[in-house]
Amino acid sequence: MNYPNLPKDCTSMLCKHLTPEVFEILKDKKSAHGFTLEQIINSGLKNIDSGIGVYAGDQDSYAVFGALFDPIIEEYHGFGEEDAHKSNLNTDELNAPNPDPEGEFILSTRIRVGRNVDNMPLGPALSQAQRLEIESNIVSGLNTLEGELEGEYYPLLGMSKEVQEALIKDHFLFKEGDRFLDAAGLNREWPEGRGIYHNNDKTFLVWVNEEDQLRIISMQAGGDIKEVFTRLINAINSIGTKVPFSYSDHLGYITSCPTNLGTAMRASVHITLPNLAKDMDAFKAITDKYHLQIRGIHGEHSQSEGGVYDISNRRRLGITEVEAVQDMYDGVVALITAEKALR
Ligand code: ADP
Ligand code: CIR
Repeated sequence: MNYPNLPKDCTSMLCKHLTPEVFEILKDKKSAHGFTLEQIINSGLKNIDSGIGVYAGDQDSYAVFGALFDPIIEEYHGFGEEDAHKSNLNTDELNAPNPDPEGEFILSTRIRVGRNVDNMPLGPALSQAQRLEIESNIVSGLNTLEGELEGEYYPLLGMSKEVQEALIKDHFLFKEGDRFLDAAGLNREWPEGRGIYHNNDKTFLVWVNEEDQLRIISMQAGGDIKEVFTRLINAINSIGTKVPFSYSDHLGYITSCPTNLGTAMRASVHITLPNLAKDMDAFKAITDKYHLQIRGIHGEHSQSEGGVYDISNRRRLGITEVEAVQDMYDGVVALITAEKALR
């Protein structure tokens, strides 16, 4: 492979950090599971509008291709090569009384973490047989969950289009055909090996073999962030006794996209802010101050509808789970205060 032709107007972290020097160092390297630079950068090259543009094929990719991943991780998370990740799953330490007890602003709250199975390649480098083995092991573990976490697994293979589309529209299921994941190799042999587990109320859900091998999700209507967090932590602890998660002292939980490393946690609210939406500079000043990301109503790469936004923590690595949710909570309190002032 020769140094790629990166368009001048490309703003992704790939285009910024894949200098000719870095390319020369990495171009012939291979990770433990045989992942190459060409595979790591394919998503960002095929999708020049990417924000990041790279995916790892295994935990070792982060070490072997550190000359590219390290500056991206540093820029996204503010986390340096000498830093160590830290975890805190103690729900008592989260200070988050419902910021909207009247239910005027927050439609729903969702917190998810990504997890991958230890000693396996990540999704972009999985073989078909490995993907099926992972699905089978995860589902066996999920089927032992009890109480509020008890539920059923619904494989994507054989699911009717109507059921699939309703689950996507209602924000429970991942979408199909994402072009960023496609070019990363994450949609190979679709839909086999993928599926969703959920409890009866759909307040606890697990995505299997999407961008990560597990996405563990807790969600419900309204703004009781602590209740959502507590359910999630119970689920993570229970699943962790059945499925060994891939973890490194430096990078925390290992995920295929470097933005998700560390806690691998995205805590979000769907929130209606019609007045702030008319002044995006003021809106963004608050979200920047509290390290928040603004997404649209159908998740990443979607648009807002009717003044409703998906607001979540942006940082995930080098901060604890409690701090990640606290980032989101403190920012949401500030957004609601600003919205009220504009009424
Ligand atoms: P992820 O959160 O796993 O990174 P997405 O941004 O694609 O991925 O979001 C996945 C789904 O979760 C989307 O349908 C999105 O609308 C939904 N979602 C995210 N946050 C909330 C929330 N607070 N309430 C309801 N649905 C949500
Ligand atoms: C991009 O670079 O825009 C996509 N590859 C998504 C990056 C961050 N999102 C993610 O991990 N879900």
